[in-house]
Amino acid sequence: MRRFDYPAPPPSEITPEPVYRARRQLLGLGLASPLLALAGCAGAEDAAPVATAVAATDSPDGFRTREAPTRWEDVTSYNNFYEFGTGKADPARNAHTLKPSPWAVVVGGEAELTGTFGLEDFLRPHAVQDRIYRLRCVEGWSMVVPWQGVPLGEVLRRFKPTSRAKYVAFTTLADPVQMPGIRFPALDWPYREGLRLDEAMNPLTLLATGLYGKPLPNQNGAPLRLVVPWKYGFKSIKSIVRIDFTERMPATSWNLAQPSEYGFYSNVNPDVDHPRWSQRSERRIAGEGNRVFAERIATLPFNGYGAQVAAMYSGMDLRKWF
Ligand SMILES: Nc1nc2c(c(=O)[nH]1)N[C@H]1C(S)=C(S)[C@@H](COP(=O)(O)O)O[C@H]1N2
Ligand SMILES: [Mo]
Repeated sequence: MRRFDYPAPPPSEITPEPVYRARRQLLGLGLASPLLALAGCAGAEDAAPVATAVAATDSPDGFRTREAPTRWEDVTSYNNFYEFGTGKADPARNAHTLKPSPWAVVVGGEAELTGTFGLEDFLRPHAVQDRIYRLRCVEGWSMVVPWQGVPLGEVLRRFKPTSRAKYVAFTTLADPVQMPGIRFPALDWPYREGLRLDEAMNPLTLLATGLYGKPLPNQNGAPLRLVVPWKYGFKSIKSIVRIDFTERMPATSWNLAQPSEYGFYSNVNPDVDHPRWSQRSERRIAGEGNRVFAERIATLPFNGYGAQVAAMYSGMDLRKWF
């Protein structure tokens, strides 16, 4: 296994550019000494969360929150996609080398129908749907993103999983020619993630192909990525090339890297702290028209999607199965 390389800086170190600009403006500071501003804001990052009423504004199925979407500029320039570097600005700068077309997806494992499918064939029978989801990163920031995509469950059913299929494993492309970041052992490549079969089949789970009505930008995981809105962002694996139905719980990249910090389930849970920081609150990277770019809000159990997903975990100790 490769060495773990400091994957998730504490929230106080990950203030994005627009946020710190806005803060500096509020503080009446110029832009000349960013270090001073960050140091001065560290306390604010840790401040007690303010109450939030976000869940009440969701549609009953959870498909569309009415919270203000995060600006396109922020959704596409403040990213985690370690195959293109570990900095938040790296994917937008480096991901032009990814070639999202043509693209093939391999389906394998415990299913009646397996094989290699061109992306068009893989998705063709399914109508693209609009979703607006909160996405919360384990690092303590969150966004609201208008996605387009196909419910994963609809796609998976076509491959007729066998009775032995209990989990679904996903794999990202790992091509050193297209992805400069995989020369560095930040994670054990290829990036891998997994869901239990019922989680994969949940109507909220989306195979996204676009955002803001445009094809997925490379830095957001073109041409095909998962969005699992009640789990920490790292479960939402990008640029998928392989899907396997498995009997056993599959290995996942973040769990391999640091098992004490990243569990298989990774449901958003304000009651289970990350070993290095609290998960009680998050910085919401806000939408256009908001005068403040990021506000600190309380993190909700299951990221506010408890009504749709909590029943899947009844009887499970979610402190043990974090
Ligand atoms: N292949 C791959 N998928 C990935 C990641 C990654 O580094 N590589 N980062 C994850 C993390 S930590 C987050 S928070 C989300 C970020 O998605 P976004 O950049 O579209 O907001 O992607 C997830 N999917
Ligand atoms: Mo993340």
